[in-house]
Amino acid sequence: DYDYTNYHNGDEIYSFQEMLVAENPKLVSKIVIGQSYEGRPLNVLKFSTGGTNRRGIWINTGIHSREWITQASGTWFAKKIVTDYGRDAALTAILDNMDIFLEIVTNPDGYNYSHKTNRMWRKTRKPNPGSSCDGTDLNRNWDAGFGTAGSSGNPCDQTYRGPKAHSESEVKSIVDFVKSHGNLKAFIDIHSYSQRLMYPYGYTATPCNDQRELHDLARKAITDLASLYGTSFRYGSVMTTIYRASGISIDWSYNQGIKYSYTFELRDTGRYGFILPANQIIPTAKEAWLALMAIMEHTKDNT
Ligand code: 0X9
Ligand code: ZN
Repeated sequence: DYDYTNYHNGDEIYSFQEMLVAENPKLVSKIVIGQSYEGRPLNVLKFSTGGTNRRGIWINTGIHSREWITQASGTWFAKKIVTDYGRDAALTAILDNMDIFLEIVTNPDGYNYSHKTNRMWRKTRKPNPGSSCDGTDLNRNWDAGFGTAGSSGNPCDQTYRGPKAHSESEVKSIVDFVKSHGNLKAFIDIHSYSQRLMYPYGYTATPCNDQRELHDLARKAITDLASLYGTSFRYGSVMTTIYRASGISIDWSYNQGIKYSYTFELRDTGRYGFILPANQIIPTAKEAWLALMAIMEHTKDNT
């Protein structure tokens, strides 16, 4: 049985995904949306109770490989969905009307490298021609203010944006999937750390058109989150809440028309940072789930 109280490497998470599909074939299937630079599959779990191209909710974890609490939480979310369907009324109503897509290991090459070689690896592992530094920041590579302030053109920097928008297969595969699906209503990109829940934009200070609604929903989501253990999250637009960041996933998804575009920074606020002790996996995932449920329910009722 899978141990949710410990961190797992990429192969173990891939096995977890196969097991979950095998044990819940009517509810869960696996979609391979592409492959990483080093050839690993980009797996997406699809939770669906039927219908054709129902409204969808996209959730990804692990764009930044060192943020291990996010892949661990993603695994817990997957199990939570199959456990709660048919038992929890709110989750059941969501899945009776919408599909959920969950990519847990969104940067598999970086994740492998963070286990084997450098625990603090953030970017991909693709070499950069003409530089001795490897990797692109997958959260600066999207076609939304790409190349403007809030990212770096230096391949040696942690926020290197890559040579052009969507140059990284890990990003392009999601872009192609989202466009071909055409009916996604929420897009949630999960990071760590600093305990924040944010909406667009990161590349501009101009408020997005839905700022008021996204702000109110964020407040509701973090209030629900805090109800469990009292963990406090800040909220607001990326630019005003954390810092200017260009080429980020949720700015792209929002500009595609996916109104409920949110990004989380999970625990903690810096005591352990990216190296969050494993005994915080379940509490971190549990509290975040309450915020996810608030966003998913609102999406179901308002799209
Ligand atoms: O710099 C980032 O990419 C994000 N912080 S992190 O420590 N996870 O790297 C902040 C950028 C915008 N926020 C999110 N998309 N979470
Ligand atoms: Zn991150």
